[in-house]
Amino acid sequence: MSGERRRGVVLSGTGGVWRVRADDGTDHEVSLRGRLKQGDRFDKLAVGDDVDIIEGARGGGWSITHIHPRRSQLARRAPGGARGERVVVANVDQVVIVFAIAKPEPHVRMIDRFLVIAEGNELPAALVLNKVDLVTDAAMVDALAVPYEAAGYPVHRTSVKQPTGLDALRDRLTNRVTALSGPSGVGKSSLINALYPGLSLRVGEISESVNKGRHTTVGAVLVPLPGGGYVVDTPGLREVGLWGLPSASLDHCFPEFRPSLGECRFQDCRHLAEPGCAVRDGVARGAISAARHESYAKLLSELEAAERNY
Ligand SMILES: Nc1nc2c(ncn2[C@@H]2O[C@H](COP(=O)(O)OP(=O)(O)OP(=O)(O)O)[C@@H](O)[C@H]2O)c(=O)[nH]1
Ligand SMILES: [Mg+2]
Ligand SMILES: [Zn+2]
Repeated sequence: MSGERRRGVVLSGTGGVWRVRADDGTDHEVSLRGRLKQGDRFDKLAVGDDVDIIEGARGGGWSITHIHPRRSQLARRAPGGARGERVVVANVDQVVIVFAIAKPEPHVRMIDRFLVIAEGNELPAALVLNKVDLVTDAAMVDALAVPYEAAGYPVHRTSVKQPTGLDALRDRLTNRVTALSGPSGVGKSSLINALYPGLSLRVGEISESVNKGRHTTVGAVLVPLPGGGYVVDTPGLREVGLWGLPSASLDHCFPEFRPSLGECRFQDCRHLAEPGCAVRDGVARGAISAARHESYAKLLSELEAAERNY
């Protein structure tokens, strides 16, 4: 006779061993059942998956018996539109991108790149502008935030030092699976530790320590949050990258462009130098941020160059 059954979430995985947090809060090291290893289902198990687990007979280990359908995923597509993709995290509810208003200086190109990755995976995204204590002029923060708010992204202005904006950010993370990302030094770990005193985790350092111990490639790691929800450490999003995003769908990854798409004179308009371009009209009218359009142009040439190489 087999033992107990539970339902849970895959927190991490190294090779054949996966760590699952069960509904009752207990953690289990589990393996995949023999029949699940057959065919492509084995490749498809990912961190974030919602699974059924069962305890083996006579004290045998736990194993996964079923993977529930996913509601979303962050996936790394094969380059050049080739078939096949690798799911980095399953069941992500949102992407939260952290930048600092200073130290280090924010790079809008990089912000836009992160947002396009979220859009390419059809995931809602929000932006955190941290370290607002470092600027005395709130207009400086607004200058950075406004184009994103105009595009429809929620923007959190935060400071761990002041502190500012922490309750609203905690609300955003509660009961959701969040891929938290951003450059080094912007304050991701500081924010998590300020939001959840006692959790004392270092987001972004988890994968490394797991790697060192086992010499195995691991992907994302889900970190359970007190109060409900999970954050996924940063390598999850960086690993996804822009790989395989078709250049022709890049314009849809800029939400503020969408009302103009289909309004250009040419159906295959790239929104660069074509006459009668509704997107560039939007830029000229001030409805679309020129900086965001510049990011679009830069990313477009990158994606087109990648496509030429395949
Ligand atoms: N002034 C100020 N400094 C902050 C704030 N948040 C974090 N810092 C400082 O910024 C530095 C980097 O913070 P971390 O939390 O380690 O940054 P991180 O994003 O986790 O960086 P990585 O782990 O390298 O990706 C630390 O010296 C923090 O004390 C803030 O709101 N204001
Ligand atoms: Mg950190
Ligand atoms: Zn156009």
